[in-house]
Amino acid sequence: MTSPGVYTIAEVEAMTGFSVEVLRQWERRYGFPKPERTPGGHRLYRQEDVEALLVIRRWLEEGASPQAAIRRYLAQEYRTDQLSKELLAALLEADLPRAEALFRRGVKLLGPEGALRSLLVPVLKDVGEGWHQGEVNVAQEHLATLFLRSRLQELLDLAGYPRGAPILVTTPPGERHELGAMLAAYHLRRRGFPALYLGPDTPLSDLKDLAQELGARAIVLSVLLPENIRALPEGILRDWVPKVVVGGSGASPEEARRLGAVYVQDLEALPEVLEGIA
Ligand code: B12
Repeated sequence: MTSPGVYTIAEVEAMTGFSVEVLRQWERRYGFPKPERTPGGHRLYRQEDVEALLVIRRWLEEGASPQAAIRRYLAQEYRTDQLSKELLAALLEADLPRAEALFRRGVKLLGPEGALRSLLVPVLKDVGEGWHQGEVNVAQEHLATLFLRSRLQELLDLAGYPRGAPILVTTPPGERHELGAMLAAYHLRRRGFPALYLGPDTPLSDLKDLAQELGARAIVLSVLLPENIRALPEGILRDWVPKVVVGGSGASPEEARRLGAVYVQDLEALPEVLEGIA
């Protein structure tokens, strides 16, 4: 599944540290990254392009040449695509041993974070879309989601639990989509933050009590359905100690402001925002 182009070349420069000149030169020389074009001819890069460039930057820092890093990335992308297709098929056929083996292969190939980003999330979304279009039935969707949730839980358990005041991660009342919250907790743990995942759908008063009892450093709420934060009264998160951060595809800067919370656009930005507020 590919996402639409949304970022201008200047935004990609700011997000990845690669200059406009380098991005244009690589496109000419290696055909990568290959942005979409607006009717006026301006480049529009996809989220996947930004993520690819961040991986490539890490390889360059480890000593690879641009050409080698790009070649390696493109080969890997092809294999990831194949793996996603095979994993999806194995899950829909309820062949769990095969699904397990494919996911492990993905972790080996891409590392745990890469496997979550490039394998688990896209397969999960494909299953959901299939269900939405009537190609995947509810039983298949449940089995696939449960399998993928367990893999994410396993990686979260293995990520270790750093010491210090915890960061509580959950979803707002009514929100049962929890994989974004688990992913946020995993992302933080890998970066040395003691993120404590509480499970989804936590009543706000209990959340506040627990945060105070534990001396938590921050609270992170993951929102997928916009109605779940729209349903909360204005200012309900204002002046909370610790502060509340909201993010996920159902959150927006306007809603966060209305509630009195801090909005974070994506997982990459989350650690820095937490450093800034807590
Ligand atoms: C799995 C799933 C479920 C499972 C959830 C199981 C679980 N344990 O989580 C179950 C079966 C429970 C479910 C239920 C429902 N679902 Co559902 N579900 C999905 C599915 C297939 C995947 C969602 C998911 O986990 N995505 C993966 C995560 C990782 O992605 P993400 O949350 O967007 O997170 C990313 C970013 O947003 C970001 N992020 C996430 N959190 C945070 C937090 C911070 C701080 C930051 C910075 C970033 C960040 O990081 C991630 C990086 O990629 C989607 C289909 C799809 N295409 O997405 C439908 C989908 C989300 N569901 C949908 C619907 C309608 C429902 C139901 C209302 C169905 C019903 N009629 O009952 C219920 C609602 C339940 C509820 N009250 O919450 C719709 C939502 C439409 C909409 N936008 O309004 C979707 C899109 C399906 C569709 N195409 O219609 N669902």
